[in-house]
Amino acid sequence: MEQTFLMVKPDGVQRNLIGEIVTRFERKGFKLAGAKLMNISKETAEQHYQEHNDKPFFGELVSFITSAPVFAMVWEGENVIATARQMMGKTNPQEALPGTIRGDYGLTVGKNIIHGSDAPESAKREIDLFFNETEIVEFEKNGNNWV
Ligand code: FUP
Repeated sequence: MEQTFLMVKPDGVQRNLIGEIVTRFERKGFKLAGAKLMNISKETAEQHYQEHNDKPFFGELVSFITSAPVFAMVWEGENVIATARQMMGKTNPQEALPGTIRGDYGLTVGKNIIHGSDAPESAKREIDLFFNETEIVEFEKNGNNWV
C-alpha cells in the first residue's frame, strides 16, 4: 500500500493543531502507520530540504524547522501521496483554498503548518530519513475493509 511522510511543523505544534490534522487524515480513510513528536537536528533538516539548498530562503527554512518540536508521521492508503497534498493545499497559504489545512490555518509561506511528500521517491526518502523500520507499524484495522 502507498505510504507518505507528513509532518506537522513547529507552528502547527505550537498552535495545538496536531489533533485536528491527524483527525482530518483519519476521517478521510487513511491509516496511521507511524508517528512521533521530535526535535529535528540541523543535519536532518538540511538533508530533508536538500532540493532547496541553493534558494535564498534555505537558511530560514532550516532554522524554522529546527526551532521547536515537529510531529512526524507516516500515513498509508490508496493514492495517499497526491490526496494528502490536496488536503494540505498550496504551499503559500494565501493561495490555498478554504477547506485545505493551509487554507484554513496558515497565513504565510514560511509558516505553513504542514509538510507532505510530493512524489513516491521523496516519500520513500523522507520516511527513511525520519523513521527506522521498528517505528513503522504493520497492522490490520477492523473496519478498514470498506476503503
Ligand atoms: P511544499 O512541498 O508545498 O511544502 O513546498 P516546497 O517544497 O516548494 O517548499 C518547502 C518549504 O519552503 C515550504 F513549506 C515553505 C518554504 N518556502 C519559503 O519559505 N519560501 C518560498 O518562496 C517557497 C517555499
